Amino acid sequence: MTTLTIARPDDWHLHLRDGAMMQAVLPHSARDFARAIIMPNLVPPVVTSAQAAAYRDRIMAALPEGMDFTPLMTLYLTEDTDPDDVAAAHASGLVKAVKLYPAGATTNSASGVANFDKVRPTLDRMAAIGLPLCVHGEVTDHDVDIFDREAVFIDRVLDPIRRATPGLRVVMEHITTRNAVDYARAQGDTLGATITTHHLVINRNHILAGGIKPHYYCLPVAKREEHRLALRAAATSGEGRFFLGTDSAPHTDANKLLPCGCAGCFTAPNTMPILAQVFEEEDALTHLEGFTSRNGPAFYGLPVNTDTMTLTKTPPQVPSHVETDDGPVTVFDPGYPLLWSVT
Ligand code: OTD
Ligand code: ZN
Ligand code: ZN
Repeated sequence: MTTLTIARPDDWHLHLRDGAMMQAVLPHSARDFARAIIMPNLVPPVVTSAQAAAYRDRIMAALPEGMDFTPLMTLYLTEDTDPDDVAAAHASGLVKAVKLYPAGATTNSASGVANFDKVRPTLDRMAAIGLPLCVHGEVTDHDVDIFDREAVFIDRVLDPIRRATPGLRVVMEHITTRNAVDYARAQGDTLGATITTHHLVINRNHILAGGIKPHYYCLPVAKREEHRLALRAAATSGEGRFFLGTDSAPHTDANKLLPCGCAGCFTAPNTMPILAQVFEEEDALTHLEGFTSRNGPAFYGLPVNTDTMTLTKTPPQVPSHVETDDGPVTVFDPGYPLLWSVT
């Protein structure tokens, strides 16, 4: 196969940031993706419906003329979140999900949830109105090894939350382990799971062997090879519960290349070429459209995009950096030449 036409993709987990960074990175997502679930971890976080409306307006103002892109807004769940505000934001169509960060789990997550009992009224309300909860699934306990934090979260936090609020629709975001794949497969249709581009490509050796590679450091951190292989099998399986959430998370090189550098891989510019290659390698190109364009809308109850994307087997032009007014941002490098272009 040398060309492939699919329904236009969506990105079910994206960091667009704000200001100069957003201005520079937004066109890279809007070129390939019709819609994206927009992460609310700004400083300060997007907690209220008024903040989400203002952020959506800033995104639309930054969108270059002629580009077609719809931001799907989220609210950052805190222990002070007002269930009525969440319900109103959902009813008006503004907000498509609520985001749960365990306090301290990743970039700008200090306002996240420490006491899960405090958010129970909001979760119950969300279950009643069918508003999904997107979950960063890692415990933050210092005594839990960072490579075990996702698996421990599933047992200690995720499963108890789902049992306490039956019917709550949950997205396990950016899953990184066989444990998460197995858990997702054992659940019914109230559970979906997103998989990033980079976790299909790198394992922990890419970060740590032969010198430390800050551009491969993200959260949840990439795990052993057996986990990467489980993720590739899940993503390319055609199962509807797995869909693309790039977690494209731009930071300037100055903020990545520090003694305590930021977490995040910036994959918006080359996600589709990388995915086409991964699916071809797994002999699963026929399942690419499900993963990027059909399974996500089905979970969120939204229509599949009517316009299409064509991928052609010809090496793509991918910049190594994107320039921003805050400084350059390095594009994720899969470490091998790419073969597919978006045409
Ligand atoms: N992971 N970086 C960021 C968020 C994600 O946990 C995530 O979703 C970020 O920079 O906002 C990262 O590595
Ligand atoms: Zn996360
Ligand atoms: Zn993220």
